Amino acid sequence: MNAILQLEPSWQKWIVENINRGVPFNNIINTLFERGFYNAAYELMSQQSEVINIPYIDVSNNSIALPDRTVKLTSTFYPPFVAVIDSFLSNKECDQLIKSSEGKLKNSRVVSPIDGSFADHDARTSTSCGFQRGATDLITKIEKRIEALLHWPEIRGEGLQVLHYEKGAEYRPHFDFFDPKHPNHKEITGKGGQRVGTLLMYLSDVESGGGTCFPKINLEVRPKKGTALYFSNTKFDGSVEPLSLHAGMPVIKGTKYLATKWLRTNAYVS
Ligand SMILES: O=C(O)CCC(=O)C(=O)O
Repeated sequence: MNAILQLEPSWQKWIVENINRGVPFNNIINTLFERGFYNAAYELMSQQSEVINIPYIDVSNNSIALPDRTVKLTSTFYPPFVAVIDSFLSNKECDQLIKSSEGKLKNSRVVSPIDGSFADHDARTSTSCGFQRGATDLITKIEKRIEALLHWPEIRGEGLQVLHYEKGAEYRPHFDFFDPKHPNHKEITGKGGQRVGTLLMYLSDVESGGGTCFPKINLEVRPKKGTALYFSNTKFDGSVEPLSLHAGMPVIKGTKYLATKWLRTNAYVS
């Protein structure tokens, strides 16, 4: 479907006039995103470079039919692009993922700002475990679902991480992108490039606390079992998006389980 032709005629005219006036494509795309015309923005982007270079969610309808499941788009936001997708995982799939993490959870680590290695840090007090891509039939199924949702090849994703937050555990405000100014940026991004987007999947309901908060845009998404939260870590031109700062808020009551998938610009080989 041609998303630009689906716009009101006045908007179609606005695009043509601005292109003819020599307005940079990025400004036009930004305005389309700001107005919520995400599909038209993605379409204009793809016309520029042939290949869309950030993950893309088709927002034309409120339900999205994925190969093995229909999911519901409940919220979108820009900038940065944020989408909340309900019923992304079934309750059974959530329980199975939690079960597969049993006995494997260790203190979560962060990328060290000193040497780029992974290290424990006070800012991240969850426990977690990682699974290689395709580690189990269920993970393969979920990775295919993510590929279809985001129009992003599965090979450009890191392995799934399952995180567990007990009462008081949190992940303080941070970015998922790798800082281009970091002295080891080249080594860190050597494997698969930048982390362009993040998909979080809530595996449990949490009685109190445990939301994912975006302090720069005053947004907090509360955990709901089976719901996925996608956000982009870079702008559509590939530069880092400071508004993507986010935090896993402390769990006040209950237990939070989450699965995280980080999407890279290139094939990721661990
Ligand atoms: O726990 C959350 O809600 C956020 C997790 C997170 O920020 C991450 O895994 O990068």
